[in-house]
Amino acid sequence: MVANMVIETTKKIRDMEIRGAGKIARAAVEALKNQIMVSRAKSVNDFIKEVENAANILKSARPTAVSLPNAVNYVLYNIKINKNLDLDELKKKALEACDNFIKNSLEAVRKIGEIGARRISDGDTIMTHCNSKAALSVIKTAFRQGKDIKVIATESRPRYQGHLTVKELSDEGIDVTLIVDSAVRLFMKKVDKVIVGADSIAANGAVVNKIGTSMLALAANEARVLFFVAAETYKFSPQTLLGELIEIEERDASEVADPEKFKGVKIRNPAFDVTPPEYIDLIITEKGVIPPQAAFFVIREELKWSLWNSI
Ligand code: RUB
Repeated sequence: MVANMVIETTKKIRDMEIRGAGKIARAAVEALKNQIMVSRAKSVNDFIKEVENAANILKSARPTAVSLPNAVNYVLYNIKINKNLDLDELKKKALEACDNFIKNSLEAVRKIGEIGARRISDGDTIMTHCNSKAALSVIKTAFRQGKDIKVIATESRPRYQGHLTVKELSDEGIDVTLIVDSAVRLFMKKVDKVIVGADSIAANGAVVNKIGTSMLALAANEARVLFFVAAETYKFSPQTLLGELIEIEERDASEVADPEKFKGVKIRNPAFDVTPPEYIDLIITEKGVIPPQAAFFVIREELKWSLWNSI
């Protein structure tokens, strides 16, 4: 039996009612928690099969954010290593794993804010793209520490997540300016640091984030502006260690323009792009700040459990 909440959450993630790599991960774990609570499985084996099935449905919701498979695999791993327990005890362990993931991932955003804010100076102008809780945690923490900062935020076509960002920052009292995506290079002269989030980070330190991120990185590189990525360690992709590529989601053309009005025209809508490690100065994680070239070590140290398939 698949819990209704699993079906509903999968739909909400796919439709972007729930969006942003961190929120997607927590929502998937909440849904898995519900699956575990409502399970009527009579044996450990049936229980594992049921949770695995729900996990696979959730994982299919969006392909790019590795936070999603990493989060549900963390719960599955904790179930697998405890499969010798009786069913009630196993469920208890599984629920504990869900709660731990959610608690730790929220704490990670706070920690990233604290660690990242040390890199922000009084008087800085910061550019950001899309709407990343991790990146905004750095900006808000620096502001709450009394640093006088200004933010330039891109609108982030086609879904305008930049509107969420400017609202969130101006509600906080931060001086924020909204620009169109194509104005990035023009404004880069006024910028001291760029801070963005990540959906996935490959073992070589390449960062996959909202489409247009690599354009900010190029412009920052040209203008010798520092480029920071704020990301929790569960956004690093263990599969890329084995040469697997991160899939770039392509969403419906109607998000860009009405295909009816442009008959005979191809419309493309990739949702993410890849920023090579050479364009990234630092990745700010909850465990500390690393150069992108150290991504491999994060995967080795923090995501050891992700090899659960081989257990
Ligand atoms: C969101 C996006 C965000 C990352 C990180 O894309 O690209 O920068 O997910 O966000 P979408 P966070 O709107 O398509 O989900 O730091 O909040 O996890």
